[in-house]
Amino acid sequence: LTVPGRRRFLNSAAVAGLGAGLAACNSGSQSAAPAGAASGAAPAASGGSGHAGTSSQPGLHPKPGELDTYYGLWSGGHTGDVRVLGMPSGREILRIPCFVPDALVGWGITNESKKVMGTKADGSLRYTVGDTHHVHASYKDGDYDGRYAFVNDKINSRIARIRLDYFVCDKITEIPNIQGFHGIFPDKRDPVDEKINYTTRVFAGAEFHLPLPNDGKGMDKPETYRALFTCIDVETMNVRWQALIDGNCDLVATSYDGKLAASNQYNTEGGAHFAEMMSAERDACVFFHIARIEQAVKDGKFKTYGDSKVPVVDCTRKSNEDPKTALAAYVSVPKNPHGVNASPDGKYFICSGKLSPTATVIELAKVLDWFDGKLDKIDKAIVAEVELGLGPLHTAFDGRGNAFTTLFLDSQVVKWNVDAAIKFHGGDKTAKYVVDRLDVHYQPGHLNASGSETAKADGKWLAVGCKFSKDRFLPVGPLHPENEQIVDISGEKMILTGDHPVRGEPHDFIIFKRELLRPKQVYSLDDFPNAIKDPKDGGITRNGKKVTVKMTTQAPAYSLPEFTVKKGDEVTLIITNLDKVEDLTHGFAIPKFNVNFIVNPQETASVTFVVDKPGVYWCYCTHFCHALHLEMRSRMFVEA
Ligand code: RUQ
Repeated sequence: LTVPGRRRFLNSAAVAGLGAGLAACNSGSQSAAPAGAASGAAPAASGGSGHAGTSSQPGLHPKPGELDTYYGLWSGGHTGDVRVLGMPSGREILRIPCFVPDALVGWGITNESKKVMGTKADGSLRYTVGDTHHVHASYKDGDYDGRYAFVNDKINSRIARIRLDYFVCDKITEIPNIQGFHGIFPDKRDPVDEKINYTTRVFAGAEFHLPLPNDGKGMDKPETYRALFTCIDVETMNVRWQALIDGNCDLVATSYDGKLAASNQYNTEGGAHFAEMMSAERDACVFFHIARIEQAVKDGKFKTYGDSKVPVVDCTRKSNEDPKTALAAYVSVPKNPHGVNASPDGKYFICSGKLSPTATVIELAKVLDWFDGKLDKIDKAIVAEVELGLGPLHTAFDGRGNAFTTLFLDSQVVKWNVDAAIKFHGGDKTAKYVVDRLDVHYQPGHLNASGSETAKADGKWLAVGCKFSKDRFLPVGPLHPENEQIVDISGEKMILTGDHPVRGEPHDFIIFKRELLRPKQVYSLDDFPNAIKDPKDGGITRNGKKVTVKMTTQAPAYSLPEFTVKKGDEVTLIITNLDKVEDLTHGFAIPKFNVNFIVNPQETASVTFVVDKPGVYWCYCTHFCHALHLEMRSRMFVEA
């Protein structure tokens, strides 16, 4: 059900915020019968088609003891983590800390996690804030293979890799020469070697252009700032190469044949202020010819900037006018596009207009034709540019030829048929491409459907990340949760089946069948070189002021009931959890020294800290483990 008054308020507030840059949606926009929506420059409260209702699909509300049928991997926004949701219930199962310290697992406290996060010379964390937006997973044969997920940190231009067997972040790379690392997407197969049918690279787009190198010179000349597109190796997590471009990069998509990657560009103007950024009527989607770029790197046709050794190839417009040798091509897209998504049939990339009410459908075979010299103008790769409604952002797919696009300003999801849109654009004005519209609550950003970004899109469930929740939940003061809505897309009409409050600010997510993962719930002692395999191997060793304390845990006891150190010592504490039982995690906390971390079954973790205050310190288990959990303690004696 919708609240017309509130919708009107939200729409006009959002439109006013965008000012004059908003292109009006003209009468060409199709409405879905019966209720039309989203026409006219001043969007009226739409009747929409708010089919809130009951889904006939099983699994939406699992009964106690039942499991969800899909995993969802959600980015966490400012909390710098990745969240794991069960879908379609929307229940949050886990948070995987990446870029920001986390008190539950001791992320940023243990030596192992600090090594992944990166430290300064004094051993403290290099960064303590993050901003994750986009989570994507590694592919094999066009579907997820359960090896890795990747997530970006927009603030500090970092990319994290997550092992999907243990659901932990095991590697973080800081990308040189860029700021505002936003879009991210793994490749789906190798651009050259046919046999490699899985992910070996991840691509990263940079939104904010910079002086190159960014060393304090040329700061007052924004017209000379540049943005780069980056390729990272999945196994080493080293940066393989970067590409200098005109304009900026926003979101990223890759083709199913491995040959192309692309990024939508909302600031081809290279503006430093928003009025300049939205001055041009058309921006672009820049396509990269991966095999040619890698050949150029091999041939030594690159530069480097500042201290970075990363090869940077030239993908600017003026150096890439000859299609036969071009490394990149710029397809024109209306006004400040946002989002680029690959259709599961492998044929199209779809860019939304954001400040234009349109979606642009680009045919990939035609882009390759241009690179082969068989298409005279790159813009002829555009096979549809159709109106959808106001503020189109991201697109998901059902695998049956339909696309679902969020309309930020209209607070709707529009379902449209891609083939019909192509026919309509080709001149058949009877082709009805809009299939359905659904009101969502409110102002949706990303949406994604089950398997949408794989060749196995199954058209069952759609999640919509609504940036505003307004009146949908009990009021909790000024900070509102966001509203993740669940939609049944198995039928012709979309059915809104649930609202879920989520802590800000998730941005993007993927949803896939649970069978694609093979998680391990107990570590292997051999995963850790410093594991203490037998309680007898524990104890204290001293080397000057450096003291190593090794102990094991087995519920309800630590192998050292007490240990003694001296004031001024640098203590490294290594703990192996010898419990083998699933779910038997222990914690270890020491008052007054900022020590608190967990050790999962068969895991080893360590912390290093300086003891500067003499006295008795009760170390205790923070993670409920046993009927004698409260008795699970040790004492640290610090001698004066
Ligand atoms: S984009 S603001 Cu995913 Cu729509 Cu980050």
